[in-house]
Amino acid sequence: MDLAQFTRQYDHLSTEVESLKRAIANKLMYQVGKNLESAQPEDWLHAVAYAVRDHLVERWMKTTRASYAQDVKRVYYLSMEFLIGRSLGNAMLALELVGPVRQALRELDIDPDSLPELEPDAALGNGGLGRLAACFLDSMATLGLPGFGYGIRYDYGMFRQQIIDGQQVEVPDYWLTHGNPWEFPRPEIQMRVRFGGHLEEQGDTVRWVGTEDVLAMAYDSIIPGYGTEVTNTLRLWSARATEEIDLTAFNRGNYFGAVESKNHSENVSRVLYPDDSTLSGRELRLRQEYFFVSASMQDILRRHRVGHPDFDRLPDKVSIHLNDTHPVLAVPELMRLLVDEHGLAWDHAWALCQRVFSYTNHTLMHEALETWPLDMLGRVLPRHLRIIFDINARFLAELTNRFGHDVELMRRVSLIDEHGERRVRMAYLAIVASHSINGVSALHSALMRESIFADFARIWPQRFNNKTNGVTPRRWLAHANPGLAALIDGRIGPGWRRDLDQLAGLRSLQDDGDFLHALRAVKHANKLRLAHWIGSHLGIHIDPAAMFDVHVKRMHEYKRQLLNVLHVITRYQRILDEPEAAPVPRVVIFSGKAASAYQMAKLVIRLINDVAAVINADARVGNRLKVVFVPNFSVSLAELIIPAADLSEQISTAGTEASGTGNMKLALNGALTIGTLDGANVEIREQVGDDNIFIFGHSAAEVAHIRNSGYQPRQYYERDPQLRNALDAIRAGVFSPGEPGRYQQIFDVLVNWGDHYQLLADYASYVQAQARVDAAYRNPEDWSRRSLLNIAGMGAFSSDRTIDEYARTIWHTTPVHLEPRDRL
Ligand code: 26V
Repeated sequence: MDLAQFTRQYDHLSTEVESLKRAIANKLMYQVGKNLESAQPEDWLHAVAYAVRDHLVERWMKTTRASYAQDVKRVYYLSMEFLIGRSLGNAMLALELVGPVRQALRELDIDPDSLPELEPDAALGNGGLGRLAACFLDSMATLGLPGFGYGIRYDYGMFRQQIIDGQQVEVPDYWLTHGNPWEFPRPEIQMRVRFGGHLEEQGDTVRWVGTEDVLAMAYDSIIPGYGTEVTNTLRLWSARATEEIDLTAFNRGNYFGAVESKNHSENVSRVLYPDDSTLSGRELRLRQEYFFVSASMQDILRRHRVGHPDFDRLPDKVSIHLNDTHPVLAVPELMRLLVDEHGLAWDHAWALCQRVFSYTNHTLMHEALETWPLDMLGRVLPRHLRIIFDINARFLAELTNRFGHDVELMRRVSLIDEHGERRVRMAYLAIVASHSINGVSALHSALMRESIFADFARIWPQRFNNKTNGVTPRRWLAHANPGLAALIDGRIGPGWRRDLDQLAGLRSLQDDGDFLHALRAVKHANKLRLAHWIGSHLGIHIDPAAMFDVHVKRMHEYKRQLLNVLHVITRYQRILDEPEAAPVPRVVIFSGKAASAYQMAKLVIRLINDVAAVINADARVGNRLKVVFVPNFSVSLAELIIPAADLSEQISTAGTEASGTGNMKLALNGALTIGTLDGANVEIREQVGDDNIFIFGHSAAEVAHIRNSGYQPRQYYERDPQLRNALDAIRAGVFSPGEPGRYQQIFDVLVNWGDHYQLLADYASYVQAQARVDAAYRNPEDWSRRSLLNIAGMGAFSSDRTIDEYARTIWHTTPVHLEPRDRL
C-alpha cells in the first residue's frame, strides 16, 4: 500500500484519533518528505511534532491579534538562557492530546513510548536560572499574560556529559542535526547589531561610527498555555553575517578567507557558555550579551511604534525584565536608541528606562557576580561605556544631593569598581536602572538586602522585594509523573494543573490507607522505571524496594555533593563494621554537570564514581547500599529521576543557595527533603511542617558566625572518629587503589585549607538527620503519609503563583482577553 492509499483509507473517518493519524501521515509525506517504507524513527517524530504544532498555530495567531487589538501591556523576559527540554510532551499536554496521539501512534504501529525519547532536549541553559525562565514562560502563557521571551538560539547547547573512567568528558551538543520542528525561522526579521568602532563628537551629539556589524535573525517558538487558548512566543536570535562572503577575497581566489569573516560574525550565537560558577570575562560572552539585547530592544521599540506615535507611553505598554545581570546592557542600549536614534532628551529617556526595567538577582556568590573590564567594554561597545559613565555621574550626583559628599559611600556604590583593573559592576547598573529588584526566596532576598546590596537597600528600600521561585506543575507533575497525576485526579479532580493550591485538598487523605497504598504503588512503578533505565544504560542493578536517595543539580562546592559522599562512606564503613546489621537499603543517586574549568567539581564527580565502583562491587555490602552517578543530567533525565525519588538532598551551606527549584520539584513528586535552612527549603518547611522534612546543620547566621570566629575544621576531623574514618579512607586511596594520592586535594580542602563551605561543621548533624530518615522509612505507611503531606504542601511553589506576583506587583500587567470572535 502506498502512502496515498494509506491516507485515503482514513478520509471518511472523523474521530480525533483518526484525524490525527491522517495528519501525521500527511506531515510525514508532505513536510518530512518520506513514505511509510523509508521513514526513520526521527521522521515519525517530526511528523507527529508538525501535526501537534498545527493545533497551536491558530491559537498563536489569535493571541497575537488580540494583544494588538487590546493594546495590552507586554512583558519581555530577557534571559541568556532558556532551558526548555523537550517540547512534544508538553505541547500534547497543553492541547489535551496525550491520549489521542498515543492511540494514533499505536494504530500506526509506532511505539508511543519510544518516539518522544528521540527528541533532543533544547538545553539552552546551565541550570536553575535557565530552567526557571522556561517555567516562567509556561506560567505566563497559562495565566494569559502577554509575555515574550527573548534569548539566543545557540547552535550548541549545554555540553553532553560522558563519564569515561569515572571522569567527566564534555561532548558538544549539536542539537539541531535533525532540524527543529518547534521553531519558525523569520528571515524577514533581522536586526543589525553593531560592535567596535569609535565615537565622534559634534557639540552635544555623539556619533558611533566605524562599527563591525552582525545581523540577528529571529527564530520563534510557540509557548502553549495550559487550559487556555493564549499562546506566547519565545524569540531567539541567531547571528548572520552582514555579507555572505567577502567578494574581494573571493575574487582573489582566497576562498577560505572569503568565508572567514562570515564565520567570525556567526560565532556570536554558536555556543552556550557552560560555566555558571565563575565569570571568565571572555569577550565573546560580552558580545553574546549585547547581541541578543540589542536585537531585542530594537524589536521591542519597533513593535511599540506600530501603534504609538512616540515613546511617552512606553512604560504603560512595556515591562522589560532582566533575568540576572546577563542582559543588563539592555539599559544603555535603550538609552542609546532613545537618545541617539530617536532624539529624546537624556532625562526623559532615563525616566522611561527606570519605569520599564526590573531585575532579578539569582546568586550571592561573589565569583558569579558580573563585572566587565572597562577597556574591554570600551573596545567592544564604546558608546555604551560612555552612556554608563553618564548614568554613573548622574547617579553619584543625586547621591551627593541626598546624603552629602560621602566619598566612602560613593566609592562603594559607584558603577565603576576602581580597585585594580577598573571594571563595570553590572548588578549595580541593573539596580540603578530598575524600579524593582528581587531575590528568589525569602532568605535570599533578606541576605541580598543585608549583604551585597546593603547600600542600595538603604538608598532605595522600596525597590527591593522577594519573589520566591516556583516550578510549573504541568511539566513537573502532569507530564513527568502521569501515574501520580492520575491518582490525584481521582481524588480532587484535574483542577490542580492550573491551581496548584488545590493539592491542599489531599491533606484530608493522610489517614486513608487505600490512598496511601496507591501512592506507594505509583512511587514503586516510577522507581521500577528508573531502575530499568539504570540497568539498561549503566549496567547497575538496583532494587526498587530500597530507598532512592536523590542528589541532582549542578556540581558545585556550595551544594555540597561531597557532604553526601562523606555520609555514603560512613554508611559503607558501618556495614563493614557490623556485617550482621540490617540498615535500611539505600540507592544513592547523583547526577549533575561540572563547569569544564571547575577542577574541584570535576574531582568530586570522579570521587563519586570511584566510591560507587568500590561499594557496588563489594559483595559484603549486597543490596544494602548502591551508589549511582547518572551521566548527563538534563531536563529529560530530571523528568525520569525526580518522580522516582524517596529522599531529596538539599544540603547546601546555609546562605549560599539562592532558592533551589529541584527541591520544589522533588517534594511535588512526593520525595521528603533532607536539607539545610537554605534558599526555599525554609519556605518548604513552613508549608509541609517540621515533622515532614529533615532539617539539619547550621543556620545562615550560624554559618556566618562560625566563619567570622575562626573556623577550625581540623578540630572536627580530630574529634569525630566517624568523620575521621571517612576522610582517612578518601585520603588513603581506599577508593582509588591504583592511585592512592588522587584525592589528597579533597582531604586538604576540607581539613587543612579552611573548608570554606563548612562540610565538617555540619557533618555530625547531617549523619544524625540521615538516621532519622532511616527510622522514618522503616514505617512505610507513615512515610507515605509524610510524602502525601509534602505533595499537599506544594501549592505555594507553582510558578503560576510566582508569575502572578511578578505581574501584579512588578510588571503591572493583566491577562489578554480572547474575545469570542477571537476564540477557536
Ligand atoms: C552565572 C554565571 C556567572 C558568570 C557568567 C556565566 C554565568 C551563567 C549563569 C549563571 C547563573 C548563576 C545563577 C543561577 O543559576 N542561580 C540559580 O538560580 C536559580 C533560579 O533562581 C536558583 O533556584 C538557584 O538557587 C540559583 O543558584
